[in-house]
Amino acid sequence: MSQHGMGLDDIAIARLAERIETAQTYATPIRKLTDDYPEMTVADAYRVQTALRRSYEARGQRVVGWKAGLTSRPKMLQMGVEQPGIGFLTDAMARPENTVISLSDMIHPRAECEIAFVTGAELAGHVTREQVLAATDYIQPSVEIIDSRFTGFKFDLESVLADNSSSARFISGGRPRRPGSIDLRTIGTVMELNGEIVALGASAEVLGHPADAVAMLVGVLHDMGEPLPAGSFVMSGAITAAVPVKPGDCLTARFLDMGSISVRFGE
Ligand code: 0L1
Ligand code: MG
Repeated sequence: MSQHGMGLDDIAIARLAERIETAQTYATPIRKLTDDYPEMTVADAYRVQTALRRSYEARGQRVVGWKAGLTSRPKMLQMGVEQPGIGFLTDAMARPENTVISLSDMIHPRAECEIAFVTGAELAGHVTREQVLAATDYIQPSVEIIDSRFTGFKFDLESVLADNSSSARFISGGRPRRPGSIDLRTIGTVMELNGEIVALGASAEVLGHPADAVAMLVGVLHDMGEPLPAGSFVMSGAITAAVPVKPGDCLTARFLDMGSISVRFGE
């Protein structure tokens, strides 16, 4: 229920966070949240995401970083959503490269190639690309495995933001680089699934420059009253459309001048 002009009330936010957490924990698809709460706003969606984050923290998970989502034209076109968003990453979502990643606890996983930033200083407020680069210790290749909790991977912006922007698993690897040592707009990526090239692109797809996606993320955090702490691992968003993966698949994500990440998927 809505409090006049104030967004959803706290009980509705808590109920929705619980609904998302159950769907994430048991890999059970649900219908989009706006079917039941059509008045839900983007601000409400981030309140649900924050309640979800607090619940995972209360269960002992540690927030290790953040991800920007829906930051490239191929991703926006694929999902029919026109605005980027953010999600949090916990230690429980991290997986090592060159291992078998279980998919049995996901609904309809998809893989994405992303440039990750590791920060050495706090970022807060409405920051510029240059401030992001100055606060960045190094960048490195990453692969995100997303998994929407909504039936048929069909959602709207409010629902997907509440669902932590479809965050599920992430892998970092390859060759770390200092941000000044590489042109961040022209990093070519090639995603191979079982030896076949399934997606390719260049990093300028990510809002023109991946550091701009990090600046966007810091701005959203600021609007929620939070800084991006030093030592954060931040994924800047998929360069290509996301690729569905299934048990038995072998994925290699190649990043120009930054090495590659390989993983296999299992039940
Ligand atoms: O990481 C992403 O770009 C995903 C954001 C949410 C949209 C989706 O599930 O594709
Ligand atoms: Mg992503």
